[in-house]
Amino acid sequence: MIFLFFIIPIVLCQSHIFNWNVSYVNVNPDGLQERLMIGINNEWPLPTIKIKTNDQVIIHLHNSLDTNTSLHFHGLFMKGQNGQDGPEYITQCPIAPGVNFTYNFNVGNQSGTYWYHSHSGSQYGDGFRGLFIIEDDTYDFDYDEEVTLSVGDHYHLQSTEIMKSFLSRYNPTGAEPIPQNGLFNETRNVTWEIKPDTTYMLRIVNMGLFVSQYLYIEDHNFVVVEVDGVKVEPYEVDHLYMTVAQRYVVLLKTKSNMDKNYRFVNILDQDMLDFLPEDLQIVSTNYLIYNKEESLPKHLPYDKFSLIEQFPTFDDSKFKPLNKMILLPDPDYTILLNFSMEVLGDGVTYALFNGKAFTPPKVPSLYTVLSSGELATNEIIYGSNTNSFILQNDEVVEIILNNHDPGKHPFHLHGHNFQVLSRGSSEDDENPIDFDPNNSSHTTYPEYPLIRDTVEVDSNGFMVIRFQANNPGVWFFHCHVDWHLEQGLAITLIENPEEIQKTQSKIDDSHLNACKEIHMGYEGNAAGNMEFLNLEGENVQVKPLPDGFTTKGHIAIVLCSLFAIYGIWSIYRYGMEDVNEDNSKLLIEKLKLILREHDNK
Ligand SMILES: *[C@@H]1O[C@H](CO)[C@@H](O)[C@H](O)[C@H]1NC(C)=O
Ligand SMILES: *[C@@H]1O[C@H](CO)[C@@H](O)[C@H](O)[C@H]1NC(C)=O
Ligand SMILES: *[C@@H]1O[C@H](CO)[C@@H](O)[C@H](O)[C@H]1NC(C)=O
Ligand SMILES: *[C@@H]1O[C@H](CO)[C@@H](O)[C@H](O)[C@H]1NC(C)=O
Ligand SMILES: [Cu+2]
Repeated sequence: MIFLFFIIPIVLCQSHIFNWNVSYVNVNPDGLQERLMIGINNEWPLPTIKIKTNDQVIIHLHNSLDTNTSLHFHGLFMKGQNGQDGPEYITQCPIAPGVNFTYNFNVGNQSGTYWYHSHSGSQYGDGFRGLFIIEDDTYDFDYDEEVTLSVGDHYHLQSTEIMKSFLSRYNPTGAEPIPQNGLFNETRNVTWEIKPDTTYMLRIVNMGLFVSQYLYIEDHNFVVVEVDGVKVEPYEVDHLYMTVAQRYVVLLKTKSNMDKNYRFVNILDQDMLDFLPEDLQIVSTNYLIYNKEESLPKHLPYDKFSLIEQFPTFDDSKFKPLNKMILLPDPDYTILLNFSMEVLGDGVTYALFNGKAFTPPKVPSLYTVLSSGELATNEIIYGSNTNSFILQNDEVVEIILNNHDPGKHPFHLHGHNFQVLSRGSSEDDENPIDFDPNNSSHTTYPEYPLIRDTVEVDSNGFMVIRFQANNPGVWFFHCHVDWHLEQGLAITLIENPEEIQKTQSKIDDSHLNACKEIHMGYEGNAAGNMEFLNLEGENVQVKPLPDGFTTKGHIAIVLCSLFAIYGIWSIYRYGMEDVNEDNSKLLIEKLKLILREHDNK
């Protein structure tokens, strides 16, 4: 009988072993230009991992790239397994070229739609991304077939190339690189043959790097049943709006009438783009095929969509978690973050949280926890530029984020999902709206708040989220627009460090080896010192612009903005080079327009 007790868990949870050689492959995702994308075992698009609750996942990864890599499993709580979470400099050292590394974790009782992606710089924009699905034994709804779908944005240049021009003093407004295309299932012009009178469970992930997308099928509705892995009360919508990294599971009921095919479009949110290149196709047209004999509907440009007025109203707060989790009590700990984009002394625009751009520590913060003994609860040791906050066991944590920037930012928390309590936005770039605890329209919280792991803070607006610190670990909280993450838009939560030391003290051999191979320390404070309170030599952000520079600076910035637009435009053009005739005339017209606008001010 005793024997049986041992055998049961082994029977119930399966191990899935993957051997992944990560290397570049030459492919043509959008049909317009070949480029190197990051493939697994010489294939791109990447495989979907599909497993069940409580399964074990073991990934033996070999880095055949010419650059560092790492892998994050987006949305997984990694309870008791913080070291498998993946972000470099937070829970592990980067994996150098030629190095082997093993991720080994149990998915526990989580289920739903997740994804994996590189957590090294903006590398997942080069294709190192795929779906990660944890299936349930039962669903609370009926469906006939399950289908996956990803959307994303696509650049023709390697992200490291783009990053050089983006983080440059010739781009002092921090204008984000404009993608060349939107992708649908990692390609374009997709035809999806469907059966009539069938209910599809469609798992959708936005694996893009930057731009949010609208998804819409002509004359069809979606019934949303899951949001970022959280089951919700079924809710019917006529379109979806997805920031990068967000997921939805929807039910799609097909018609009985098979005499027509329909457009299935994904549309880049043009509000996020600093300018609109003439030849950028905001709309990607794909097709729901009822009948292969019938013709395909024509591609429609953006302004021809009848539903367009409705699009901006998409509000995810209407999705109520099925488990009816009530609003968490008043917080034990509140983290107030004011965020703005600023030009620092090197002329580059950085993203600052309370004045600090996240700058990676010299020792991954998890390893600082593990090597610091009693000092682990002292915020100082994690560095003065890592925006680190210590959380106590089981406390209710509230994060208030005020966005002093006209951009929209999808924020993601590792190791948790969170309740979304309140949000606001402002059209007026000069007057951002901060969260005001005395304003009842800001503090009327829902009884059953939306729960997700990636949420958008609106232009010049705020958001308030809450979660319980019940998952000891070092967790990154950052904007998922990777251009912004590279600018420093991140904080680190050091959650219950004493418990991490007690229960997660062993660093896997392959993880230790990664540090050795790249000559990084795996002991010491953020500066790599074993004298934990001495931060001499730590990485810090560049110095601010000198005092008195501001007026002159402004003029320079205006002039430079022209360069900026030129810079961003030329990245875009370079990416499109082989495709269209030169339209530099257009650019000159644009520059003139900007100059004129500026003169009028
Ligand atoms: C999609 O269609 C456009 C326009 O016909 C074409 O230029 C492009 O190569 C196609 N892309 C793919 C991946 O089929
Ligand atoms: C790889 O990581 C090491 C250690 O942090 C760093 O010094 C190096 O610059 C990284 N390489 C690239 C290409 O980012
Ligand atoms: C997307 O690609 C996956 C993997 O190849 C495939 O199973 C799925 O059917 C595709 N989805 C659509 C909507 O075409
Ligand atoms: C809210 O009201 C209190 C009491 O009147 C006041 O002390 C506080 O400054 C107010 N807070 C804000 C953000 O206006
Ligand atoms: Cu952002």
